[in-house]
Amino acid sequence: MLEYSMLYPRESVSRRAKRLDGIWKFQLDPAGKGKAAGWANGLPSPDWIPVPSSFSDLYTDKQTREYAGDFWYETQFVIPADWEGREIGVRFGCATHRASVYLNGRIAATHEGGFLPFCARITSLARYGEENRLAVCVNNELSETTLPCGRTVELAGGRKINKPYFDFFNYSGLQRPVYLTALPRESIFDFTLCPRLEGTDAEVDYEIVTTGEHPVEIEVRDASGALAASAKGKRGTLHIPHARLWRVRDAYLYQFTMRIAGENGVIDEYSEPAGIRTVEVRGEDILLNGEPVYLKGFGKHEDSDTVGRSFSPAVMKRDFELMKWVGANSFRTSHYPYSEEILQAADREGFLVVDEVAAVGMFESLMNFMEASTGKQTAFFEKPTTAALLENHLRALEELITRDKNHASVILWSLFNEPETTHAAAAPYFETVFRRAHELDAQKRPRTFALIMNSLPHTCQCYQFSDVVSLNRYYGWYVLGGNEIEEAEAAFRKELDAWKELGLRKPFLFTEYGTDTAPGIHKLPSAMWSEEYQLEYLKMNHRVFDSYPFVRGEQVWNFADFMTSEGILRMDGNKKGIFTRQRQPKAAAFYFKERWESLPSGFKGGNG
Ligand code: GCB
Repeated sequence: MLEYSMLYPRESVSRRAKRLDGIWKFQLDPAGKGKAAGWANGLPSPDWIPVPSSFSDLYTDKQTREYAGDFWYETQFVIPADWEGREIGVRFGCATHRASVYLNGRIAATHEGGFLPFCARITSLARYGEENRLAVCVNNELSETTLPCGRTVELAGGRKINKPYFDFFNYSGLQRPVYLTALPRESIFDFTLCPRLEGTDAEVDYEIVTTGEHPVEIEVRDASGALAASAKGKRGTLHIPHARLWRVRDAYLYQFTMRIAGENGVIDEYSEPAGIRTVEVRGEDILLNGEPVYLKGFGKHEDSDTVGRSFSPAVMKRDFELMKWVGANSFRTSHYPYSEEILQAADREGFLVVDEVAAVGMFESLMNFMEASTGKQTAFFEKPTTAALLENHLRALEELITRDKNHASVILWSLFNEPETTHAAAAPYFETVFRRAHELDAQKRPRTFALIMNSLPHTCQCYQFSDVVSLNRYYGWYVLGGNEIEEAEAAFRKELDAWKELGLRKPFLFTEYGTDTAPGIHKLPSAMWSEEYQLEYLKMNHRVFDSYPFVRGEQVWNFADFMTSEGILRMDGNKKGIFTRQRQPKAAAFYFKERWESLPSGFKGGNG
């Protein structure tokens, strides 16, 4: 079990959660001397910065934008005097990629991994009724033992630069909201919901973990506030007669409220909205509430102009509006766990989420998008560093599943993106990660990973672990592009025929396919990079998908154009968006709208 609670910071009769977001102090520490020099007691010559934000695109000089190393944040706040006696914490939505947190000059917490929340427990370090100084040393270096993978190299002049093994800009910093929290000494630490359907009723098995021994009760209210079920005890089953289910694009949420009851009233109370649905894979079907669904949607990024990877409620809202407009029903959180607020929105909107851990770059390459199709092998899981990587991977998985297990929207765990799978040594690594996901998830959701182009039926040593086989394929772009598109289609069909031959009886999902497309470039006849070629390519891909019944979903790469490292294959980032980075449609968006809105409801047995 994790040493801090992953519950979302919500206020209640017994809980306080105060946003610390705003303008903080900020200072780069290229020499990495801040810890020894006592910067935790006050930054020597700070700039100012908004929190949350990604620092890179705020600055005009290249060295800051591309900075790799330690960098510091500082802020001050008063902890109310009447909070004394409670458990006080500073809860970070994320710190990319690792952080050391100090309160009043003393270390309070460290955390590894840049896309999941953690809480620095500061009860004994806090000064009550007075100002407190919070300092955070964040580090954004990449390595082959931490997630995501890459390298950090030192140039001759001593400057460090990052070399990501992945195709998105290495935005970093305090990119999500930060809360000051106060909980009662005895509190609700975690809870797990596991719904089953019995005819029109729902049975929801639950388990509540608290930090004490007082009795616990739980109640469920429907959207009108009426009591739908209640139970006593730390574990049990809630019986909800005539339950209104959570459905695709027709979400319904109940409010689950847990209480620890004391001799003198409520000790702690925590409430969370949650949907009731089941998910399972049976044969080639992905079943939601027992009915097949076909996934229509996107691989996305948390990425937009100026704010980089920082959580922006406005960008989130726009993205959901566009996804609804285009007729999508799903997205993958490529290539890292997204902000919790985005999953809460998916719950409200009825979107299906493929929830991905930040296990990307497990293929040693600065251009995996190019090299994947060359048959290059990198024996990534046979290195002296593999054991350390696995440990971090398992820890990130535990944090992800603990954080996201109660979201109805989350229907599939994605445990890797495009890892090396062609060496036998990959299999034990995969087996451990896949097994752990099942152990951690009470709902036993199906598991998958996105297969890179050289992970083929006859070369991949790991597809057998997947409950859903997810393919990232670029026939007609990285392979046989442009005037060779007919050859691309033939090669694509040949690969799918080979998968069919294996007779896996599992659903297949396309988690990536797409073309870089410069918005506004029109060509008759089409040429690569034009809006016309994007359409031609998509139509070819869909023709292929539609002729294989085991293909149960299409998530095009990407929802929107996004920023990457600079290089000869990227012009102001990756341009595979169906929307621009400013969230306006390319021609392909209108084509998708037509296709997705007109796919018959019973498509391949699906009704999504
Ligand atoms: C991939 C990667 C993704 C890249 C994409 C591309 O296979 O999973 O991160 O952005 O290809 O556009 O090359």
